[in-house]
Amino acid sequence: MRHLIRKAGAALVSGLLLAGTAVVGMPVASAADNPYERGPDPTEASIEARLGSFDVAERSVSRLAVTGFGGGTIYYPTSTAEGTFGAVAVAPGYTASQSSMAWLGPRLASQGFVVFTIDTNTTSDQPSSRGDQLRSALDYLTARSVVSGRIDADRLAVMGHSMGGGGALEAAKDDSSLQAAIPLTPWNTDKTWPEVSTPTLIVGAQDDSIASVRLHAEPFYESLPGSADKAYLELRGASHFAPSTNNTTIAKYSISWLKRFVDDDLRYDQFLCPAPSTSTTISEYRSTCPY
Ligand code: 9J3
Ligand code: ZN
Repeated sequence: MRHLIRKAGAALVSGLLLAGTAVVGMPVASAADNPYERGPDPTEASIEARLGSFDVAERSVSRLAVTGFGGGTIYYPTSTAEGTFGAVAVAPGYTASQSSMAWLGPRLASQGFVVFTIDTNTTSDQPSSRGDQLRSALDYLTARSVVSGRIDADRLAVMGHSMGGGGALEAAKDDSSLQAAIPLTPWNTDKTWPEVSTPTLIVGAQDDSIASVRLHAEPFYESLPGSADKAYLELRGASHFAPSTNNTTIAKYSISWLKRFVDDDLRYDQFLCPAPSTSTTISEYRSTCPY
């Protein structure tokens, strides 16, 4: 529900911008208009870069120190000059560990997010359990972790690969206060997600033979409410395991999605709407633009 209110807010900001251009000396949009904007104005190059503008530190969290998930690694911007950051928990797939998602840690954190790549209780946990574990990880991160004071606990997101992506959908279904969800080549036996109101970017892999887009990513996307802010990005020629290694297409749209919906940062709208064209890396893209 909250993002519907935000949509009205975005329209208001656009209106103010238009009004602003009519007055000589009136400032254009700046960080002052949005308390959650972090980092410099983005460009195509900045969201495709291996690292963003923030220096990143990491802290490992032992599974023995937590309950409800299997520990993990926290990647966070070292600067506190701009205030707190939004945060995202990231779950791996079946049989995999946090290491399979490790590339997202520095890549997202350096853009201005606290990122928590987690291990699951067991590597065979099913998606509904992975969803609960993502939520437990965010609870730990915001309430008890060493970086809790650096995080805005109202601005949280979930990501995951395969069963972890199915888990990201489960987490959003169970917690409508989540600001963004990004399931990566998601796998789930539940094919329909009308209960999800969180802005959701589903990433499918065109040649996925484990979680085929026809049986997983595409019906998941189509079953999200039409009223929701949502997008479907299909990676051309990619396999189920594309999200397990550094991938610029996944990164640039994940960064844009998190910035747009966790930070309310309208500077990133330009990368999401109008929908990107098909290309050498994108075989299909669907969306509910404009957001
Ligand atoms: O997390 C995944 O990679 C799920 C794909 C899978 O192997 O499910 C079948 C049990
Ligand atoms: Zn369902």
